[in-house]
Amino acid sequence: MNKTPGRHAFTLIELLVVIAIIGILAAMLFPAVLKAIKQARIARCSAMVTQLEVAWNSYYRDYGLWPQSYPSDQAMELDPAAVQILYGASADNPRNIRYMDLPEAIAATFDLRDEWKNRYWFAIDTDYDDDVSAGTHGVLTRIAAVWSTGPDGINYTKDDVVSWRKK
Ligand SMILES: [Ca+2]
Ligand SMILES: [Ca+2]
Repeated sequence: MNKTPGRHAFTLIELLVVIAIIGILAAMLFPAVLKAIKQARIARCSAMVTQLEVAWNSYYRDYGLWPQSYPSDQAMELDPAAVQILYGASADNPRNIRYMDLPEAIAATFDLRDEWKNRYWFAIDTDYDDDVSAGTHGVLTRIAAVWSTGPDGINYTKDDVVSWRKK
């Protein structure tokens, strides 16, 4: 065999050991990376539900009443019609005030979704007694509440991302 002095060729065993070590390291890091990604999505979602609650509050500040189409004071899906109100593109926002910005693609359909592709939920104080009924989240002392069903996509579970401080 023609060996260069001082140089060492990797044997198959050595290569396998290196590959195994890389594999173990990757396996150790992978959950941490996934966790960091999940946490970043929750943070973005949290900022969004807060922004949506601020938007509803601003709407009420400007109009002094809630949209006539929402008489229930209960948890509702933030559907495209509701997004249109906040975007100033609805008869329920006659002064066409834009309470939130939307990416172009969403402004075309108003189909606003959370980080997990589900619609947001909201409750507004349409009976004007300074609280809202946010479904199983309970009665909250505020005039508007917004939440996301969170990573599991199921409403009223522990991972919901909410615009108020959880107890
Ligand atoms: Ca109420
Ligand atoms: Ca949930």
